[in-house]
Amino acid sequence: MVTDTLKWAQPTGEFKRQVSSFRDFVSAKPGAKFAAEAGRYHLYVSLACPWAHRTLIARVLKGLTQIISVSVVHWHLDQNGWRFINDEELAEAKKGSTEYGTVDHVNSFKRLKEVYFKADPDYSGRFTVPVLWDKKLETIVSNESSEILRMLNSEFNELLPKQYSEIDLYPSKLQAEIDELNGWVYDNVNNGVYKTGFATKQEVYDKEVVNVFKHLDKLEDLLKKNYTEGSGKDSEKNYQFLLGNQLTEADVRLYTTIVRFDPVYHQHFKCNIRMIRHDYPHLDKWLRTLYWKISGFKETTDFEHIKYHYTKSHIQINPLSITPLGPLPNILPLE
Ligand SMILES: N[C@@H](CCC(=O)N[C@@H](CS)C(=O)NCC(=O)O)C(=O)O
Repeated sequence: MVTDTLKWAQPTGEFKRQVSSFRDFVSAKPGAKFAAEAGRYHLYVSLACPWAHRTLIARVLKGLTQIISVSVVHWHLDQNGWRFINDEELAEAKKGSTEYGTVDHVNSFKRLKEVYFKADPDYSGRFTVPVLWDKKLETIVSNESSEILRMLNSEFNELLPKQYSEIDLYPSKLQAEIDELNGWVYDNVNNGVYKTGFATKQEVYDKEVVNVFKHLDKLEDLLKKNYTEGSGKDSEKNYQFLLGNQLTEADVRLYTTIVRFDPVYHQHFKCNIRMIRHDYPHLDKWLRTLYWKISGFKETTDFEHIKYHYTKSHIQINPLSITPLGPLPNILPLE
């Protein structure tokens, strides 16, 4: 059965991600159309999606959980796109037995596509998460995760206590380095695993999978250098991030791919030349540090949504929708 995902594939066998269409910005500037206000904005996310996951982490890191609300789609992506949970699932969730998503708290829609059509009845793109929704103007501000991440980082600071407004995931002194890193990490790692997994020709797969591991090797070298330099100078813990001693959006953007790597991309997207836990000690240590030690990472990572979504939605890759149990555990303990 040919599903939507295959329609993304080009005749060349390559996967091409569409460009996001809603590109407005929430702004701290007085009089802005999308002014930063508490309670005005809503995030539609999937817990499975690495792009949406970026925005959920930033929302916690920046202390925005009471300021920006969230609805979570069910992990299953079907021919009609993402959906919210139905009444039966809601009853189950209330009993505490399953949490496969939420209802749409703002618009009471059944499907994410209705959110897009409310914003633009002529919308003809894909119905992707994340979506940043403006409850006041009843429209979509943005469906581009990298830009939502930036908005959450800088535009709500006036509304936040100092401990959160001071957190800067895109500090001016590191912007050039962050941009440089993001550039190649996006293309070769974040999107690289998709280009590998959705390749529909052997030679395309062969090229992409090798490329992913070449860039994981590069990241491993970068972190190894940081850890070594850190331990040489003051204390090792000060140099545990991609750009040294400060957590930045580059870490957030890489985390959402690496935390999915062993549990899903390794087998489902056939990125199986090496594993993070066995073959990349520095990358694995960095991953475990973020997950176990830094608030915002573990609580936004849901391995059930992640594993079920990929293995039960991409039926062209896994026609029987059987979700592999391993690797166990999904992520290794800190020590
Ligand atoms: N450029 C977007 C990409 C988002 C994206 O591709 N999301 C996927 C989930 S991982 C999606 O919602 N796909 C649904 C579909 O294509 O039908 C971003 O970074 O925000």
